[in-house]
Amino acid sequence: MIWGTIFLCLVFQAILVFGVQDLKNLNIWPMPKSVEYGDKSIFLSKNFHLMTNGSKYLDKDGILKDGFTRLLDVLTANNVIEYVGKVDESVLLQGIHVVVNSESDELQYDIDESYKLYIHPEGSPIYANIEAATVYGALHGLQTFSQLCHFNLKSRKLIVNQIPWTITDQPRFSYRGLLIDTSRHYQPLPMIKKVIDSMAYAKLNVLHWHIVDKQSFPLEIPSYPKLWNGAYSLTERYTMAAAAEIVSYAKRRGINVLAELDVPGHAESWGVGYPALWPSKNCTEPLDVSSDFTFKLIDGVLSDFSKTFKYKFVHLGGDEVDTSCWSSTPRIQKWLKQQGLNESQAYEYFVLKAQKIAVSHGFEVINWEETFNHFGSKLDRKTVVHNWLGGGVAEQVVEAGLRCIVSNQDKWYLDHLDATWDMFYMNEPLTNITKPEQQKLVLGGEVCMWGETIDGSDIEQTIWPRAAAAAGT
Ligand code: CP6
Repeated sequence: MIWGTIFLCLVFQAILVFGVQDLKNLNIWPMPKSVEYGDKSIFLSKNFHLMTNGSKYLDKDGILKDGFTRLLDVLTANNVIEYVGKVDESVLLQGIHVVVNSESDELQYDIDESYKLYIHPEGSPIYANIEAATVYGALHGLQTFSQLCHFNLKSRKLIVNQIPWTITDQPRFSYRGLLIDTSRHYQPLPMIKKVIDSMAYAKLNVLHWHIVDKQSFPLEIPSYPKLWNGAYSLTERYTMAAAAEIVSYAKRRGINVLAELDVPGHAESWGVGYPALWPSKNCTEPLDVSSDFTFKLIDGVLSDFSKTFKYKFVHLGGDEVDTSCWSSTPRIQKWLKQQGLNESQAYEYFVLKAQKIAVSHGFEVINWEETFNHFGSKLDRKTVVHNWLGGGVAEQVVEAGLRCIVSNQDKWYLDHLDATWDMFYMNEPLTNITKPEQQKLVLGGEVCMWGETIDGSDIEQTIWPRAAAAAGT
């Protein structure tokens, strides 16, 4: 009896000691899939460098090299690695040896982002090692490495503690998104780039760019050059070349850009340049469902999108459509009668027609959940349904065999300032989805930074740190 009690006490003590130690010492976020560590330390060499011997990947565009430069920028932001006097270089960490197995730098949905990072103190010279299938997995490895480095105050040197490290990592979800909204408030290009930079720290991999909405149309569309007449001002606009620059900037950091064209609602600004898109002067939303011009224009926009936005998905919105504008416009009411459609069927007609156009340009389509809630069985079978209402639609979507993305507005809407970081952390995308084949249909999650109440002066501090809490789920 007494031995049993002592044994139990020891077990509890062990759990307490090791458990607390784990929490106290592992400052990696998001936490990798598997982490092992020891209790030794090593200082970084002042010639800390990148080595890529053995990679099939040639880094012709310098994606890895630039990633390494950014790592050095982070490590040395406030501290120099400069040693005075005689230093035994053979016991310092010389650099990172990265081996990438795929030759391709293609970034797309569901590429392999896994990596292995290990720092073992044996041998000389000593390197940290990253092995990854793709260069984008390697970038994640560099990001994790940066979090293992500390500035040792006593020695004034950069140090990695707790070696040997053996970390293997792989994302739980292929889609890890952040929405930005450049219609309600324009965001200058440098600010979008800063947001992309920060996403990479949290290993988020999709920038959902809600480019246009009812308030403004800031993007240049070469096929329909008057569309960006709906911008707030001449300076609050993006050329298509600037959009391509964003796509390229994001790609170099392993981040896909998902462009959204929200139709048929949320589109009032389109009519500034092309008033024919409006049902009437005093009823300007949703887009005119009865006119061929509407779909011809959508075709042109998506054709232009397909040249710049290389992610295989496009987001076609479909949320919050107030169809009363259609039936209260005599011309459109007449058309509805001729076609034998009521308002709700006309909404379905519009969304499905837009889907077909997107598919003809090589896209797979993401739609907000109202489309599924109204006519889920009619949606293109490849549709991804984007949850945002609070009702837990994801379960029904995967039950219907469609894919989904989770953004539950109660928990993952960054514009809700009363949603605290712990609520972000607790939003589990697989809630009530237990069958493995249905779990696979949940592509991932997305936090949403709607733009009504933020601009360039406060977007960063509104996104972070809560978006990181979501990235850690
Ligand atoms: N804009 C667009 C929005 C929202 C949606 N679509 C929105 C609605 C309600 C809340 C937050 C955002 N501002 N185009 C819904 C997906 Cl609470």
